[in-house]
This record gives sequence, C-alpha cells and structure tokens, in this order.
Amino acid sequence: MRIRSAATAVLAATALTAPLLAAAPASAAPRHQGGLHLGFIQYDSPGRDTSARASVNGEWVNIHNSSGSPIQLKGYKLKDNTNYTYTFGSYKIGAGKTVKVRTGKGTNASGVRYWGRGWHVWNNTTDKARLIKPNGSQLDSCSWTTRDQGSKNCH
Ligand SMILES: [Ca+2]
Repeated sequence: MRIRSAATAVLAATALTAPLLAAAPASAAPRHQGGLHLGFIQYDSPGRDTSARASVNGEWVNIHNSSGSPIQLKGYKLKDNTNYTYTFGSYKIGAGKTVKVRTGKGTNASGVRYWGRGWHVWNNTTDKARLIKPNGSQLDSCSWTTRDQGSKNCH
C-alpha cells in the first residue's frame, strides 16, 4: 500500500513537471534569467570600415534590462578586450527595455547612446565586450570570432 502510494505520487509529479520541461528546453533558455546584460552586438559595420560617421555608427552593442525594474546606468562601463571604455552618463533603462550604444558620434536619445569615437572599436575578427558595474565588478561578457560573421546574439 505504501509503495503503491509512492508510485502514484511519482507519476503525479512527472505529469506536472513534464509539460514545464517541454515548454522550456535547455537549448532555448536565455543565458540570463534576469537583470542587465549584453544583447545583440553588431561588431562589424556593414561595408568597408571607414572613418565616416555612418560607418563607425554601423557597429553597436545592445544592452538589455530583463529585470522587472528600471536601472540607472550612470557609471556603468562598456569595454572591449583592450580596455577601450565607454562610461554611461545618467540614463535610466526601463524594465524590459534595450539601449543601443553606437561607437561613433551623434546625439544621445531615448534608447540610443553614442560613444563618440572617430573610429571603430569592436574588432571584426575576435574580440570581447564586457559590461562593468560602477563598483568595478564585471556583470557580463560576450566574445566572438570570425565564425560569427559580423554579429553576435549575446542574449
Ligand atoms: Ca568593427
């Protein structure tokens, strides 16, 4: 009787968890379950790299806030693998929102920040983007190689 009850309980538990597992296969799970993180990165600007503003701004990094609350980004840093650094000024990213950091010069607006550089920063072959908190600790990083063919989805 006791064994039968346990077996029934196991069957019931399996029936409950199986649909949940089927709905969220590990391969489709995001790298990040919550919080601020690197998103899509266009590290190779379309076309030949030049110093034209459009070319430099053709490379960009998305930062996504998948938490349930807005986050003030003042003092957060975005770095490449050789420590070129963009430091955020005051900017509040809403819950579920994305901010795009373009490499070149431009006028900051809602959803887009400009690093202000005159030349590309993200290496087109191999590089690593790092998101650093104001206290210096690394929040996220994402690497790519030529196999990624110009862009990388770091979600
Ligand atoms: Ca580039």
